[in-house]
Parts: sequence; C-alpha cells; structure tokens
Amino acid sequence: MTLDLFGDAPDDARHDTLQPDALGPGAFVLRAFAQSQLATLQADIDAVIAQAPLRHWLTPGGKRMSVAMTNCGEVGWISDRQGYRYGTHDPLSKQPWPAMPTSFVALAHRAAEAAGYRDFVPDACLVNRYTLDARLTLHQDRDERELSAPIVSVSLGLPATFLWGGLQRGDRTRRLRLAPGDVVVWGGPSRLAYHGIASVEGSFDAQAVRYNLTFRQAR
Ligand code: MD3
Ligand code: FE
Repeated sequence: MTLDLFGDAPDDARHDTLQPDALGPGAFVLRAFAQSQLATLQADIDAVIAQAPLRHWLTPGGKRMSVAMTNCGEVGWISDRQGYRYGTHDPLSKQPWPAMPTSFVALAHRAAEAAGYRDFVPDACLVNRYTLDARLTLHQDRDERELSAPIVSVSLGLPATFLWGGLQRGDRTRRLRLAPGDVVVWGGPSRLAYHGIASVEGSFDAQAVRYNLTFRQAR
C-alpha cells in the first residue's frame, strides 16, 4: 500500500474539520461528527433492536461471536455455518429487516460527503453491540458487491481501541481510540484494509456498552 496520503482521495477531502492524516488514503476520522445526535441515534437503535433483537451469530467455523449484532435497511449482514452474506430477511423472525431510520440515512450521507464521497446511499446498516468482553478480530469487509462505495462507521457509548492494519493480514497495525460521536469514513484504497476492535474501555457504570453503526452499500 502506498503512503501517498491524498493521491487517491477525493478532491475536497482536505476539509478543515477532518484529520485526514489519521489513517491512510481514502480513510477519514470525523471526530465528534455525530455528537449532537447521540440521543436520537440511541433511541433509533433501541427501536431497531425492539423489532430485530441483538444476537450472537455463529462464524462459519461454528464459534459464537462475542459482539452482538442486528441490522436495519434493505439488507442485513448474516453469519452462520453456511458463511457470511447479506440477506433481505432476519433469519430469526423471517421478517424483512427494520427500515433504516431517517436519522441514520442522513448522518451516513452527510459524513460520506464531508469526507468527499458524493451520493452515498447505504442499503445496509449493521448494529454492533460490545460488552466489556467483546472483541472483533482483524478482518476485511469484503462481502459487499460495491467495493467502490465507502463504509461509514459511527461509535456510541463506551470508547474502544480500534485496530487499523494494511491490505495484508500480516501488515503492522496501529491503534486508534474511538469515542462516542466519532465517525470514520473508509473508502478508496483503504476500503479493503484489515481492521478490528481490540478492546472496549470500562467505566463506573457496569451496565454500559458500546454500539457501532456500520453503513454500507452492499448490493
Ligand atoms: C476499515 N466493525 O462490523 S467499524 C464491522 O467498531 C466492523 O464495530 C467495527 O469492523 C466496529 O465489520 C469497526 C470501522 C470499520 C468498518 C469498516 C471498515 C473500519 C473499516 C472497512 C474497511 C476498512
Ligand atoms: Fe469490519
């Protein structure tokens, strides 16, 4: 992977409010971008979870994932012994996934635009919930059909240590603390970078959890 930070990035990616040097080409941290909307987003997450409860998918190898997940949007990310894929229906309820709340669509679109990606219309939103023991091992997001579209991720609740690697699994990783309200946009050459969640920070509130919303154009 080249270290030309802006060579492949969209033109207006150098917007002042961004810290485009934080990650790599095409990847932008928008610190506190969703700060003022956290309460609305959390209420909408709770409404999605009421319709499509959080669950621990099995990996294709049969291991229970420590992160609890659900989806909203036209398609949702599913994992079981059959593999990873996107599907239009919740395998638990056999119903379509809940619609994506308008607050989610608007935020994802605005964040992508702020990072220089026009016309981002996500059709999938994965809702991840992390308790203190949850981890997400280093992986690539490659189940989406449209790899030219960016991915937008929004952090809520407890802070976490995000792992950011290169295009090869063995590349060295950097650590980045993601706090509630932080939004990260990953596109261009960074779209297939390895990444994961190393740990979630505890707090005085033993009930507290971290949520992450991941917006994708999956099909
Ligand atoms: C970098 N979620 O659901 S979001 C995932 O915090 C996932 O729940 C993490 O990785 C979480 O697949 C991290 C940040 C993220 C998402 C997609 C990426 C980083 C990415 C795609 C390419 C490169
Ligand atoms: Fe991922």
